[in-house]
Amino acid sequence: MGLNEKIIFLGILGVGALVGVVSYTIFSDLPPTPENTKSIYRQDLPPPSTAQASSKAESKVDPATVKADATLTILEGASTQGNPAYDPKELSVKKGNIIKVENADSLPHTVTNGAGPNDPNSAKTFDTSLIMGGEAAILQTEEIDAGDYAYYCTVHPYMTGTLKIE
Ligand SMILES: [Cu+2]
Repeated sequence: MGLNEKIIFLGILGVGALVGVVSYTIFSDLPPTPENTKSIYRQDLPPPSTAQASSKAESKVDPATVKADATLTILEGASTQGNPAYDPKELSVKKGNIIKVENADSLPHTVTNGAGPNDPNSAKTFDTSLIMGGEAAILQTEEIDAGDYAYYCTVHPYMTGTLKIE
C-alpha cells in the first residue's frame, strides 16, 4: 500500500468516525416528546371505553374461580400419539353446563370441535384455543345444541374425544 492510499484509507475512516459522532450528538439528544413530535399523522389515542371493558370482563370467565359443572382433563403425555389424550374420552353434560378443561400435560393443547383440521365445521361450535401446560380453560355450552360433537386437538389432531350435550 502506497502512502497516498494509506492517507485516503485513514481519511475514509476519519470521515466515518466524524459522521458517527455528529449523528450521535445531534440525534441521541432528541428523544420524542410531545413538543418535537409534530407529525401530521399524529392522533391522540381514544380514551379507553368503559362499556367495552365491562363486556370484556363479562365474557372472560376465570377458570381458576369459576364453578364448573364438569371437568375434562387433558392427560399428561397426551401429545404422544397412541397415549390416552382426554379424560373422560366421552363427556356428557347438560346444555348450559360449564366445562373446565384442565391441561395436565406440559405442552399446549386445545379442545376444538370437528373431526380434524380438514373438517369445514372445525372450531365453529366450540374451541378452547391453546391451553398452555398446567393451565385451564372454560367451555361454555349454553349456545351449543344438543347432540354428539367430535373434537380434537389442533396441535395434535390424533388427540380426539366426544362431547355429548344433552
Ligand atoms: Cu395436543
